[in-house]
Amino acid sequence: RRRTPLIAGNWKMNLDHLQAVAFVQKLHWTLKDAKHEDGSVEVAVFPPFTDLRTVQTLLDADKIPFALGAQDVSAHDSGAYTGEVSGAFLAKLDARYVIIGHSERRQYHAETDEVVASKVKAAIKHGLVPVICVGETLEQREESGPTAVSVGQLEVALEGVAADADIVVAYEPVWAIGTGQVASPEQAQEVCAALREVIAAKLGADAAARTRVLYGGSVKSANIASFMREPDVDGALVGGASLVVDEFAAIIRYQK
Ligand code: G2H
Repeated sequence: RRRTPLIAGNWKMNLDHLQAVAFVQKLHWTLKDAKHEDGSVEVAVFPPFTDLRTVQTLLDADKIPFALGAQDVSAHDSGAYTGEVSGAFLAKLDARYVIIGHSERRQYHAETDEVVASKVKAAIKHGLVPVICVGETLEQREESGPTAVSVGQLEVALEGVAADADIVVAYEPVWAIGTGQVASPEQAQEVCAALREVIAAKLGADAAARTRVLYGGSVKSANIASFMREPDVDGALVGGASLVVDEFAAIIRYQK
């Protein structure tokens, strides 16, 4: 396949900076000689802000080939925004990715599609790759079908984004997050394909062919291969299972 699969571990609000060191070291040793070493799979970890510096130092010192990402970014560059973290600061810590518009931020922090769009622009401006999360609730799926909500969210998020921008899109059906109720591979494929069409319409065919579209929501070692067999699923955004070394290692080592 043309797109390098991305396996991304969203730690959410778990692991302090000391636990993060132990976790990353253990994961690295568990994965020794796994296929991410030869670049056939890209692995990224998304720790809390307070762990970023420590994890970045460890990845650098031990030459651990994981990419680093943050779980959110401010829409602003600097200034009187108490509690916010600038993309400029994240870029200085060698963060490559930033999750934007995760359903937990949309739900608990009232992030609208417009806020998500401005954060996407801020991330790109600072050289970060936004991992743009979209997805519908069960109610929305029943009301407007499987693709409409995600398509609408992505259309707003990509407003004003340049055709050559480096982005990742993650389809995370809200009803499958942390619930153990996983979407079927066919359901994931259907929405991921629709999202790729949005990328084509907004950013062009090249961007659509190049951009990775991930599935997220109760991904485990037991179901990763079934998602990766789908032509428009280019990886996974993993929450709960990314916090268990052997589980996450097995997800990274999936065989189709
Ligand atoms: C969805 C996912 C990771 P989990 O939020 O972003 O979490 O794998 O625990 O469902």
